[in-house]
Amino acid sequence: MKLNLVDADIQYISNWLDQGTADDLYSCLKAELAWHQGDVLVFGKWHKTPRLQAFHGDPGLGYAYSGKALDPQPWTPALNQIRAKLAEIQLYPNVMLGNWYRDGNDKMGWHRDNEPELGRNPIVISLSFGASRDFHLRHVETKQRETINLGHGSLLIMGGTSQHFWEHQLPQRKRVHDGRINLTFRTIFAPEQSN
Ligand SMILES: O=C(O)CCC(=O)C(=O)O
Repeated sequence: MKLNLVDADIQYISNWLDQGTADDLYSCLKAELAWHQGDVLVFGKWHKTPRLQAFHGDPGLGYAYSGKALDPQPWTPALNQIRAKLAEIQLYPNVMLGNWYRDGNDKMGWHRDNEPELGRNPIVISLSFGASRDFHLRHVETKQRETINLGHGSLLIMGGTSQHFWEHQLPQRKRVHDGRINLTFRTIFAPEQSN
């Protein structure tokens, strides 16, 4: 389903993975990925991220994220299974930044995925596993807001000028007691390339 949002190209498919595949991948991702609690720079001070994170991808593709340089861990079987499925729809990302929200207290604040190494119009491919969580979008100029409830096995693709005009966040939901893993596959370009 394509969302009807001005200045954005956003598609959401709620059951991109069937239930069984999503369940299996959720277990494998918990076990396989290099999860750790990262650090984030907020107004010049370092804090622990309110979630776990993992960064995997092609060797040598560093990524500056939240004020930190990340080096990718190798692809894992579960990630390769997902990449093969993405290739079927002509998507060939070269890195994956994952977030594990241990329960509804874990969150991510407003931001855009517009780091220069993601090119002019970044394509962010987001897969969700586990507890459904609200995902907020906010237009930077008009302040229009949208909410999408991202469910188990769903796929959200943000492309076009989405990262120029729309910020997003994953707010706290105190009543959610279960965990959720979100994978965002991205493409890092060499400085002379772009999309
Ligand atoms: O967990 C989510 O759905 C959002 C993740 C996100 O915003 C990001 O990785 O940039």
